[in-house]
Amino acid sequence: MSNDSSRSHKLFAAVAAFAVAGATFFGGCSTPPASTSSDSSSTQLASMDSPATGDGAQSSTDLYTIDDDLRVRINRSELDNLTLVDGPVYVTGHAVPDADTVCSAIAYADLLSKLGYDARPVVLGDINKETSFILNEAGVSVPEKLEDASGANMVLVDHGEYEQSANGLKDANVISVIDHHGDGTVATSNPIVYDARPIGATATIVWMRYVNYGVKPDATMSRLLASAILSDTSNFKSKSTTTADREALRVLAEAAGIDDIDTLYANLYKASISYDGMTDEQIFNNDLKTYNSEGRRYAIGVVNVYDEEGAKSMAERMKAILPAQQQALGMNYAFAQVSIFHDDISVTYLVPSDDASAEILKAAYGDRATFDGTSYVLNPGISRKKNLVPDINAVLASHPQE
Ligand SMILES: [Mn+2]
Repeated sequence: MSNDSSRSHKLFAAVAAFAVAGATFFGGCSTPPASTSSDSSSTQLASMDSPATGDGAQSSTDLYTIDDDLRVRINRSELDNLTLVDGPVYVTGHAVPDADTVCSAIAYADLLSKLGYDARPVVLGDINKETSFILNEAGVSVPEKLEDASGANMVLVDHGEYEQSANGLKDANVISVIDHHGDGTVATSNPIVYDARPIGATATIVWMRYVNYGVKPDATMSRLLASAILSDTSNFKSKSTTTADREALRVLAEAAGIDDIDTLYANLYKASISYDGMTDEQIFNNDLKTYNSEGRRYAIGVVNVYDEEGAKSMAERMKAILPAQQQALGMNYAFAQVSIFHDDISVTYLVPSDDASAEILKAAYGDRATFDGTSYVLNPGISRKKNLVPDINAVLASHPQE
């Protein structure tokens, strides 16, 4: 174990001293309580530059500058008092698994495994398309589903609420909660590692814990964690993004060989709105709502696409199936709302099923939409609920049925 630690000390000396300063009492060299003399800051900087030097005796001014080997041993010692019951340690995220929840669970289980635990990641529900894409890219299989946590050792990541967690959790042995939300409802009388920080992604906290424990995540775990940070911080556009998230992503992306973060983020988003494996009819019905106004019935199917090229081709596909869909649904009118909505882009392509449906769009949007031969194109785009439905209803109200 100590050989292990000194190896990882060398691997991690550079990132650890910088990235985890302040993350834990023992991780930081930033504000030692003993720093009262005027030259103390230069003394500390010298110590940080060469943490392993010295003869073992520390002067009173650098009592709180400790070398990384000792830092790792001190951090790991918190695990000594965890009480385990028989069986593996299951690491789970919340019940509607997103990228942060699943990747954090997999990586934290990996970290615990490297520390000698029989730790296994699990999920509580079906993973979403974005997460599926990330696991595919990383070559990692979907964790098994945990049906009941009763009697099991449990680590919760990305949540701390019974309502969001596993069945039977109240009868489980919860040994850790790693989270970036509020302090939740999960309570235990056992000693527990409770690590909650107001940081952009749980994956960042998981990374900090690798660093604190002196374990280097491999390329696969680095890719999972980097993708989760991108997803949960919306590529750093989220207000909750911190320096920790940025540094974690920088280090993890390099370790994973990710050289274009923006492209990866675009691919995550594309995956999240992908209709792979679905027929055009299924795509139209995927987010379909029907309405009844002025005695007439209509249907609007919302379809998300990534760019104009995708919008044009999707509009053509929808146009081809709309008449039959309108008839099958027993509607007077039918529309496909093909939307591009991400970053600063917002465009909506409205596709009518037939001439009567087209007349309605023309009456509602003729003055501000461009008709491209298939779609009425609105830029900026519109919302089905806030704009399209009220606007269609207004047209129907002003053109009573003859
Ligand atoms: Mn999260």
